[in-house]
Amino acid sequence: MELTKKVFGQFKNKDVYEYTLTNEAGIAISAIPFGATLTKLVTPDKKGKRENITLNVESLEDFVRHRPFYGATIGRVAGRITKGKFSIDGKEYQVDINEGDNMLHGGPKGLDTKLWTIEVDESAGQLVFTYESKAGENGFPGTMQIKVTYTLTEGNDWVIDYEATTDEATLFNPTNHVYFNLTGDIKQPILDHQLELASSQYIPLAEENLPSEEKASVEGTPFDFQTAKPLKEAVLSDHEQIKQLAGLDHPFVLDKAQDQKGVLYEPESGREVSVYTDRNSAVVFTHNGEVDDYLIEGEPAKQYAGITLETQTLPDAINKEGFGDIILRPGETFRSRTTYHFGTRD
Ligand code: G6D
Repeated sequence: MELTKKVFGQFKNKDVYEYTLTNEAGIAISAIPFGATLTKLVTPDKKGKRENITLNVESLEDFVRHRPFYGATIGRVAGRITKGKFSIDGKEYQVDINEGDNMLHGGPKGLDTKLWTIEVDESAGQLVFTYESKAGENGFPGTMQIKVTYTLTEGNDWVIDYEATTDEATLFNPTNHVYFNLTGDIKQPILDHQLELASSQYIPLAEENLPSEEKASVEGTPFDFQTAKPLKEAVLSDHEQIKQLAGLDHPFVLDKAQDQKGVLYEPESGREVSVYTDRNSAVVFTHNGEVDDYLIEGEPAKQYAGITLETQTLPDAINKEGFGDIILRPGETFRSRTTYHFGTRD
């Protein structure tokens, strides 16, 4: 394992470093403590060519100004909370809304906008980020101690471990918002990537992209990825749920029985990413519009430039029956793990 470090930018007059871990196989993860954000992920293709396979803005100013969520740690609560309202033990809370009347991705000052503390353990291949989120931040109760550990293994895994405690009952449902583009060329759309998901149900979206109450069967719909298929078969379909968003932006319910929850494969490069998680869902978002607020490699981020597999407890779980429990209480320790495994095949 090799570690390098360089200045990525400045935040509040302090240098922010980008740390890169590289394993024997030439897989490299780079990350910055701003937002505990993954800034680059380099893997070899089937011929051994090493390229970045994630969407990333190139400067810290772009992260601060545009908040693209690319590669960032999202929380305290990933996805949308309807009207920013919920109750815990009969007590009602109103958190800070930042998308229409709703809260998205932790609110206006979510975890992706914070400068975390970083500790590096080179021999363990670990970048350890910690952050104290004070009671009242974005309107949430409880002061939280949050730890996110990125581990790069010699077995070609990027492991994300979340750990958190609180001093008052609160909500916690983090994710990482990494977008993959396995071609290694972000100018290519991800439409020919093949996706397989251990998911027999998805959550249709209601108004304002909020999750509905319903767990719908994927059978006979473009949402059926139980057998691998090219993304374009779903993304370009005229299914009403997909057409209105010009792509996928949907929570998939992950089958409990299987350890491996999904595989993303790109035939030309031969690159493959397998996903493992202990959470009950992955939100699949296919970067449905062009974004010209910032540039990637000199160009706007195109429509379908990347795909996320945001592992988490189902979004808006606090307001929906049967979506999962995201309440964290004093005395408990939240622990969760997501692993992305990198390989190639012909
Ligand atoms: C998430 O589901 C949401 C999208 O709607 C949002 O636009 C994106 O993050 C930034 O995947």
